[in-house]
Parts: sequence; structure tokens; C-alpha cells
Amino acid sequence: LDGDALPPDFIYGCATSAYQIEGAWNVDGKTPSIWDHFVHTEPTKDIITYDATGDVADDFYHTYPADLPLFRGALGVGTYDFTISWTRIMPAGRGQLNPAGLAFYRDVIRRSNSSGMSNICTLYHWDLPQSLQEEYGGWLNRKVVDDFRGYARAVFSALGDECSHWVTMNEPRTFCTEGYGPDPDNAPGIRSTFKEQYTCMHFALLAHAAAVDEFRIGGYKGKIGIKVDGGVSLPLNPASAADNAAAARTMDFEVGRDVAPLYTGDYPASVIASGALPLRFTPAEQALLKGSVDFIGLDFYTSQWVTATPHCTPSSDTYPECTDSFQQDPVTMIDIGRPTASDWNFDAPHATIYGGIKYMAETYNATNILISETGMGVLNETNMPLAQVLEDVDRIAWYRGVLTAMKQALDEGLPLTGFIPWSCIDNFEWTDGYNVRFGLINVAYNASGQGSQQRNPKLSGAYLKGVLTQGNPISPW
Ligand code: GCO
Repeated sequence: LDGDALPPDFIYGCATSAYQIEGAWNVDGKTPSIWDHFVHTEPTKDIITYDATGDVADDFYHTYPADLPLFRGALGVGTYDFTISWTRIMPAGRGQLNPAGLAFYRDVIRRSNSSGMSNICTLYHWDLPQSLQEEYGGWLNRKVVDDFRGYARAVFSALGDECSHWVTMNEPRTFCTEGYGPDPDNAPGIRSTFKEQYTCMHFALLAHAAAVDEFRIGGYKGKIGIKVDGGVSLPLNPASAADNAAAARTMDFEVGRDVAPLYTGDYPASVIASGALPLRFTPAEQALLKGSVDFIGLDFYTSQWVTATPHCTPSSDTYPECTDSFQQDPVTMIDIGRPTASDWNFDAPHATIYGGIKYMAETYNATNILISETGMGVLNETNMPLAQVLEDVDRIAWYRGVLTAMKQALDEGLPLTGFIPWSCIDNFEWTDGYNVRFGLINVAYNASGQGSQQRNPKLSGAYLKGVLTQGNPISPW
């Protein structure tokens, strides 16, 4: 993937999300989102490492005029991928727009452009207005589809032509399975059965389709799509038909659940057959969903081996893991990866990235695939001396694998159109607070988010810049 191996319009960007970086959670007319509520309220606040919150985060709401040129300069990115906070722009959840919120995002776009970056703009990265949660239960109520449509319409009419790509939402699978279910650890943190996870996903998919409908009715420039996540499942024994079937079924449940409706208008056959779905799409909804993406963003970080032989009961939460118990035939999932000093599994980048691209192209005939997030979270960076933090050779090794996998995909003619590492900068990593770092740029704060906020580019950022913009070889060693 040296400079001239890239297709001329290959996108190289970096990503952040509103709640994870902006701070300024209650200023200039912004009202609370479900994440503001989650981190401030007992008992859910106790889930977050060291009681961290996104109240200040990277203070990006105030520091963006300096941060944007830094992203461009240190990382060489041609695109800045950011997300819009619903309650900053529309404090009541519907209706009136907040001029201060709008002015902020307009200026982020203007300054991205003047720094040499286009924008990928996301409507929703997990921060539903708390008022809608309280009024009707948020993602569990069909009313959210209309409110999301209204929010999308308002944002598009204000900013619609200013982003090269629009993303309706980030990872419906994760915000639904972590926000609901027997053991929720993300906002809104409603303890429930698995059924609520499916209900949330169902309305999230319909909300996505409604937003795309608005975008297309409005005839805006640019492309629209969605970002999905999931692990890539491979058969533990490739020669075993049963393991292959188990891996395919696991992909259906982990990834196909959100992706199949976008391409076929309906859920995967194995998910339908499981009887787990509380809701199905009407023919009109199917028509709206089918073809509702110009591109598909893959937020892929992990992979696992799957074997049909159940080594554990579906309720077991110990290694090796069983899949969610709503799968009819439990399978055993084994992480692919080497435990590192980071305490995160250092997953196999080839299985994850090449495997993810190939899966989307082969299973859904996807034509325009973005690696819209991947990265390496490091736990120990919080306690290391700065010089050691900045010489992040473990993260470089991860990205070297990612780039090699993308190069193979491109060489084979798979429809990969861009790469957006997560993240431009250290930020609030949800339940891990500030204790796990994904940034290509370090922020000088401790594990609870206290510190000088100084920005320090890591070596991994210079490495990516070199390979993707300066023709350096993928192999740095
Ligand atoms: C997600 C989100 C990001 C995370 C990143 C690292 O996948 O959870 O899109 O907000 O920070 O993925 O975990």
C-alpha cells in the first residue's frame, strides 16, 4: 500500500465522537443526553472506571481551532470524521434548533476545510436526548423513528451539502446490546431481556432508513451510509462443516442482524428462524431499508474462532465464551489474539480487516466499503512516562497488520474505498473512562481525565502519515 498503490480517491481520515471529546456538556443551550445522565446518576455512574465523565473530556468544544490543524499536520489525514451531538443542536429532542450548537459544527467544518480536510459527518453516536428517553423510552419506542427523521431533516437542511459523507448512526449493534439486556453497561443502561436489544435494533434500523430517505428527498450532495461493528468469526477447524456453519451463523447474529436489512430489506434467514425477533419489517419498511446505503462503514477491531462443539453453557461468561444465548444452537467462541501488556487482546488484524472486507463483499455484494474504525486500545499508557507513551510501537505493529490486510484486499480487487483509524486523539473510552487510550495523539490527563490537556502526537500517527501520504513502506522495521 505504498503511495501509488492507493486508488486516487482512497479516503484516509481519522475519527472521534461528540461525547468522547467535546466536553462542554451543559453550555450554550445544550441539554443532557442519555450518556450525560448515565455518568451522573447512581447506580450507573459506578460502572465507569474511576468515576470518569465526559463533562470536560478533551474540551474539544473550546480547543478545536488548534486541534483540527494538528490532526491534519501530525497525521496527514485528508478527512476528519466527527459526530454531531443531538442535544447540542436540538435541545428539546425535536423542534427548534439551537443556533450556538449549529454555529459550532459549522465552524468545525469550515476549519476542517481550511486545514485541508473534508468531513465525514455522523448524526448519531450514542447520545440520545435524555428527554426522549424519559418521555417514551427512547430506542424501545417507535416514536423515536419520527424524532430521528425530524432531527436528520433539520441537520441536513442546515449542513447537508457540507460533508462528503454522512453516517446516520454508529454501531446500532453495540448501543442496543450494551444499552439493554441482562447486563447493560452503556447508556441508557436498562436491565432487560434480550428482546429489548432486538427491539432497539429494529427501531434503530428504521430510524436509519428514515434519515436516508430524508437525505435522498432533499437531493443533497455526497454519500450516505452507516457504521456497523462486530467481530469476524472464523471456523476453528476449517475442514469441519459444522464449524463452518457455526461461524456463518455467528456472523449472521453478530453482523448480519444490522447489515442484511440494508441490502436485502430483511434480517438474515438464521436470525428469523431462531424465533428471537420480536418485530418484523412491513413491505413498505423493507422497501425503505433495502438499498439504504451508498457505502458501508466497518468498525472492526476483533475476530474469533468458532466451534460448533459447545464447551460451555449459554449463560457462562467465562473463557472460552459462548455466544449470546438467543442463538438457537450455542457455539463456543474463542478469541483470536495474543494478550498484551495493554490487557486488551491484540487481535489478528488480517482476520479482522481482510476477513471483514471479504465477508461484506461476498455475503452482501457490498460495493463501497470503508474501514471506518479500527485501532488499538492500550491500558498501560495511562501510567507510562510520556516518552514511552509516544513511542507506541505496539500500536504501529497493529496498524502495520491493518495496512497489509487492506493492501491484500485492494490487490484482489475488493471494493475498499477508505481507512479511518480510531482515533485522532485520546478520549473518553465509555466504561473505561480515560484508562484505555486509542489516540494517535496523546492527551496529557490521567486515568480520571485530570491534567494539562496538552496534545502530544504519538509515533503511530507519524507512521500512518508516512505510509498513506508520503509513499513510505508499510513495514517500518
Ligand atoms: C465503539 C465506538 C468508539 C469506541 C471505539 C473503541 O466502537 O465503541 O465507535 O466510540 O471508542 O470503538 O472502543
